[in-house]
Amino acid sequence: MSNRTAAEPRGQAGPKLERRLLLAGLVAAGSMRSSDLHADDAPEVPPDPTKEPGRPVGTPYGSPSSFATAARVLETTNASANTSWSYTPLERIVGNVTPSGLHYERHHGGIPTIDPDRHSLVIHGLVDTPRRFTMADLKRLPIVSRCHFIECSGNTLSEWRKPSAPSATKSHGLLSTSEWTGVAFSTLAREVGVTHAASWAVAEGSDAAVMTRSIPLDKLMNDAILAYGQNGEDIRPEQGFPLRLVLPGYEGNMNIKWLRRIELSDAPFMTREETSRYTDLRTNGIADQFNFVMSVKSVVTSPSGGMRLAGRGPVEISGLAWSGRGRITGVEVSTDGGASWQPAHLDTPPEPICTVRFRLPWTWDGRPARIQSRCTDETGMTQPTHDELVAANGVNYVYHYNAIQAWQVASSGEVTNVASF
Ligand SMILES: Nc1nc2c(c(=O)[nH]1)N[C@H]1C(S)=C(S)[C@@H](COP(=O)(O)O)O[C@H]1N2
Ligand SMILES: [Mo]
Repeated sequence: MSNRTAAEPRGQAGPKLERRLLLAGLVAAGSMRSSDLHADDAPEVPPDPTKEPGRPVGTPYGSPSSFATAARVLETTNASANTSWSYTPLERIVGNVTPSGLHYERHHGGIPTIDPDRHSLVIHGLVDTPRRFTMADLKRLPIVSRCHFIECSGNTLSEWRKPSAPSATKSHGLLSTSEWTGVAFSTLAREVGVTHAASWAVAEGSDAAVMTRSIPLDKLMNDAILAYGQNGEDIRPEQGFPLRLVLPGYEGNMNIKWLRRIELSDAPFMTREETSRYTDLRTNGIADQFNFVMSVKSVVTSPSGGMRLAGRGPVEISGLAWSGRGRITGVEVSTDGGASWQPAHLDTPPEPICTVRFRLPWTWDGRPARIQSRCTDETGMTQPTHDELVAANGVNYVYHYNAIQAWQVASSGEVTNVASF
């Protein structure tokens, strides 16, 4: 038996937390591998875990195994660390829900520190009774809990001109799925009394970016959640603690984090984020504005770019499919560049506006193969090829790229990003 048991219980959170933050900073600077995150925790492994007691309970909040290496991939090319983003490591996610600590992040003014006891949400404008709700007020109202994905409309924007992203994380990782818990906007609407003149609202965050987006009132009334819960616990600071607007299926940017104000009106507000940003330029020089819905989309996460198949034989093809319009009704997979398609198995019954994991057993014969997935939603929408999407929208469209993703398997087993046509 070793003189140091598996891992000593840790009483003091202080120094360890500091070390983690330091490590996180180093990871951001790109000087460390994600696996180094847990380096200081590397436990001594007993030769036979049944021959000595394990460590006792006593960790107030659990953390992943010291051997777990899934980590968000931080984007370091951006000018300012406060306006950065990080990707969900899609090829490391084994199920459908994204662990909260791996939810992608996109912040325009950094992550604010907010005391929930001093935070409130004001609803005003074209309402009968303007009101300020504290977090305690909100938590006394009826609760809704639903699983939804959130996807940045800039997800996959690297692919308009040519296949560019080296991995599924870099091509599709601005997508995550959580169970969101909170109050339906429609419940608050009854509290304040919506006037007949109201048809739009603006939602505002209390971060340094003071992010604002105009939202059609119908959408808010239909299915918007003012979420304070994520995967069964308080929403994470990165995701908007203590309160975030969840607008199922609408582009990530409209899901205002650190939500502090909703003003009802009879017209959109033409904020910065919906005029100079988050518009899509067509080839005729006219831009699409208020392009809200994230369309039907899928990606094979395994095998995917940057992986190498160990050798010929059985391989499980697996990935995620989603649509901002409703349920996924089917996913097809091709291993011959789109010449033939086979229906994939869905892990779970698809939920509306939520990802679903699909799988297809495959036998690799060692020859070059082109793997792609294509999904359909309950409105009948299906994914275009890259060439079809570019023919429709041009290459300056920036956001809302949802074409079929193709991965090329070389005879060496190496997997790379290639075009779908
Ligand atoms: N207040 C506020 N809300 C915000 C943002 C922000 O910077 N500030 N970023 C938006 C963008 S562009 C996206 S894609 C999503 C990202 O949500 P996440 O960080 O929880 O993944 O939040 C949106 N809501
Ligand atoms: Mo975004």
